Amino acid sequence: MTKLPSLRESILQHLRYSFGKDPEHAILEDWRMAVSYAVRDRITDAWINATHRTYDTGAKRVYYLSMEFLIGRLLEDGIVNLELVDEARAVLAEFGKDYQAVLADEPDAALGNGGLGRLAACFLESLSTLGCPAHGYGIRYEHGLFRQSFVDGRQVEMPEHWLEQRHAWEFERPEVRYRVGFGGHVDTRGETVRWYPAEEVEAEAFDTPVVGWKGRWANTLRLWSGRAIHPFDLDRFNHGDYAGAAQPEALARTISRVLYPDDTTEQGKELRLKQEYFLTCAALRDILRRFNNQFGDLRKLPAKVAIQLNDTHPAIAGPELVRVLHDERGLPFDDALEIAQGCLSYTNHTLLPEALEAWDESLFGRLLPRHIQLIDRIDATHAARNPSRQQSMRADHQVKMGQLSFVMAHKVNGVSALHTDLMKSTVFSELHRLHPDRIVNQTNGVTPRRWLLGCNPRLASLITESIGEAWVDDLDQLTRLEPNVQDAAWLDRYAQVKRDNKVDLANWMARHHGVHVDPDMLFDVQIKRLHEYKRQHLNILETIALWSEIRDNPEAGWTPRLKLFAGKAAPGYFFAKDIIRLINDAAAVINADPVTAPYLKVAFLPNYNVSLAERLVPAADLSEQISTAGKEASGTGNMKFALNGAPTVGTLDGANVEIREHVGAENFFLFGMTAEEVMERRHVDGHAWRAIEADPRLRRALDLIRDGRFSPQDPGRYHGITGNLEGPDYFLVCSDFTDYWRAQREVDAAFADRSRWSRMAAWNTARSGWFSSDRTIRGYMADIWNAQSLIGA
Ligand code: CR6
Repeated sequence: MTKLPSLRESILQHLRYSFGKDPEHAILEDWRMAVSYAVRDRITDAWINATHRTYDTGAKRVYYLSMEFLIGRLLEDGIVNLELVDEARAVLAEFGKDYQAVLADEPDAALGNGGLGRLAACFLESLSTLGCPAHGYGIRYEHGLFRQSFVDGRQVEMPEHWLEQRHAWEFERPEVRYRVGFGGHVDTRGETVRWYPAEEVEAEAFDTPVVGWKGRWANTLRLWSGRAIHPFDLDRFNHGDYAGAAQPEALARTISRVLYPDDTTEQGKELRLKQEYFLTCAALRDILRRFNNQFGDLRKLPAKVAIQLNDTHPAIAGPELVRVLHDERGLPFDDALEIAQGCLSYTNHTLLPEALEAWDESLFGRLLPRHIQLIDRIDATHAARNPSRQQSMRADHQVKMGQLSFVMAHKVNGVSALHTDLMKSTVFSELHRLHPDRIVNQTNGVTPRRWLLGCNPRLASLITESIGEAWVDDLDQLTRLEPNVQDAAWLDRYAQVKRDNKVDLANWMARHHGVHVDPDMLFDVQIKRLHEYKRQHLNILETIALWSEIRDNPEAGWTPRLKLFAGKAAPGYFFAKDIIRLINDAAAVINADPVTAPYLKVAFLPNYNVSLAERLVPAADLSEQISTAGKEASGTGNMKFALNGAPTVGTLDGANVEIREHVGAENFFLFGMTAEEVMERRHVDGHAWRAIEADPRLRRALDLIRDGRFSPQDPGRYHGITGNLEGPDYFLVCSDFTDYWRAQREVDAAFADRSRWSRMAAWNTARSGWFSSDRTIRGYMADIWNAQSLIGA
């Protein structure tokens, strides 16, 4: 291995020889690219070494198949993990460049919708930190999640073009291409079955190295891009049909053109199914090629290959693997099935019925005619072995991807303790009865490198100064802060960190959004996708009720509060978009009220993404995790806030339950019905009306909205929302309102006592170590993959 020059030398060399600039003429982007290349060179060494190690040891490899990887910006990740922060900052300062501005110049890779995609990104980083040989497989979308702006308070979506700016991280692999077929017919001659697709595209690989802590290991994120097999139709060109000549390429590229902007409904769209098969087919070919080169004997596959299905999106991997092993490689069907099950495992991320994938069987059969036959055979085999089985993978003229994934997997996991229990008792109750050892829990986690060390350097320094730096890859060490939490002087420093972070955020909001806030207010933050189950409308109702109450009695000693929101709504989810508009409309009225101005401000920041989260999380005082119990599978934002010292106001839902257990009930503001109570309350006739009758504050807030107080030119604008809340109120906003109000007033009282509040916040930090994604990945390695770490091996 060649010895690399100093970081300074590397940067200047890249500036000159990769970008043809000298420091005098380099623009910000040149600097950002040169720094990125210098960092990438260092990552590349770790990466190639890790690959050699994996081959040399013959270790088992983990493959994480996911339609989403919400990786965000990568430069800071690389700099932080290679411990180059001070050096990079100094080099840039020497040339008069601002470190933060250089980092912020990088496009934010939004190849995911929300929690599921961000989880996949945290997992990749933890897999590298732990030295577990792994690949992420996904799609290289040309357009990630849309950009959001507000026009008159309404969400407007604009395309996102992250690839238009240069970025440094991917290595194109033109030599790694696989054909992916669709449609056509199946030819059966006795035991020999062949699928002849009607249409074929090529998947081309692009590799991004993902480096772990201290650069000890790096794994690969391999993203597939659609290409035409014969990109250019010369015949059509020669006949003057210039547009037609380029058509094959345009069509093939469509497959990796855009990310579907929804994580909570199943779209049933043909293109989406094509994307799912495109990813899965290319990934499996790649996995088998690598396996064949190294091991050959297909019966060893489960010993050497673990394939994790991130939700049902890549569930077609089950029948596809059986097809390759049985139809193409000639293994008996039962053996093919057993081998596939030995490799595959499946993570369920939601119990929402509208999000459980089910494909129309005629569409599915048309696109994947051999796979639907195999699914029926898998289903029949499973039914024959389990005679009491009632359900099927094929019901209501649909193919049920959850059922398929469960049957094809040797382990199925939920993402929090509560969610896993509910999986057993609801969606998968029958399959759980038949396979009682299959479902396991792996509570989600977040990487502390990005979500503390990177995004909150002040807190990270205080922690390192107090207990040393071992916490960075051993987050349980945070409990060693417990004696500090009892120490008033230390707590003052802890409080000062939060205060400085809030000042930074306040300045940034003033500069970029014209929102002026006092950093001494309580920063109350709800940032996540918009969804009725997440109940942003409960939050804005309480805000409106509070506003009315302050107006009634401005001198009552209110705790000044900033209500901050951010999040995108799926473009076709009109109710969620109305909630955004309502929050913006209410913000305009409330923020203009001189009576309440000292005590209440509301802001909805546009275009929520990973980078904005990194800005908001360190500055939050209070974390809003207020979903209807039983609906949020886990949540991961909740963990980021707790770790960064923002206590939660929340329901007993998802991982909130475990957060409360870890940080202590006295450091968590609990409210609302339990999942069980929710299920009962839904059956109570007129539950919403009863709740409204019983609470005049709720009554008044709803009246203000319905009577057009926030939309005077268009008083009926929010009748959809008020009608829903006063009527079916499926997510029980009204029923939980009164208790939410009570919890928020407890928050007010607690925050008014600053030292008490700092102590609560610090307990949250000190006891959040369990929510590291390193812990989660260790759990998958031990309980699901049977994979080993190669660091130190
Ligand atoms: N929307 C869950 O809703 C969970 C993540 C990651 C979600 C959320 O509670 O934390 O997955 N589910 O496990 C899906 O995307 C289907 C999410 O992000």
